[in-house]
Amino acid sequence: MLPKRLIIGLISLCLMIRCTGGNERCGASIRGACPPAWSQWGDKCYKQLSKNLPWAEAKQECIKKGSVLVVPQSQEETEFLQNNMHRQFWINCSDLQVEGTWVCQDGTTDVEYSNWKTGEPNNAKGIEDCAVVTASGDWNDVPCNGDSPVICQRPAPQLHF
Ligand code: MFU
Ligand code: CA
Repeated sequence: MLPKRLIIGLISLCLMIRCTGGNERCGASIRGACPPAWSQWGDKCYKQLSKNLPWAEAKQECIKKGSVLVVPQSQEETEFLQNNMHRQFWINCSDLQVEGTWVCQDGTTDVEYSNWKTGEPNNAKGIEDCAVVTASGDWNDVPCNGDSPVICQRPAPQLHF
């Protein structure tokens, strides 16, 4: 006869895991598995930096922490970040390489989701190449050299089985 707490433990583990893969592969992230001082939402861990920085420095600081500048991928994720960290913050999207061609990166891969405010990106005064989530949750392009709050993201630890 298996001990009751082992059975309860196994059931809890089953409730905590979420399958994300296809038939042959199942990725599971365990709630609360982020490093100390990082917060988890879904399968990502987030950390807010203590000071506002220009976009390129924000990006560098996140890389130094083994993470990347955040790129929210849904309205729900955006709301989590706004409610728990900052109303307004840098995102890992810029058109610095080719003016007018916006690239958002989730680590090394380009991501498709975007949530531009109506009329944005407008490259106002010809000097806006970096993007922020605004207080209303949608995106605006702004000058890269201004200081904004910084949130870094990294994947939550995964179990593959
Ligand atoms: C809009 C934005 C700019 C800037 C300005 C104050 O342009 O696109 O990024 O925030 O308002 C008219
Ligand atoms: Ca703009």
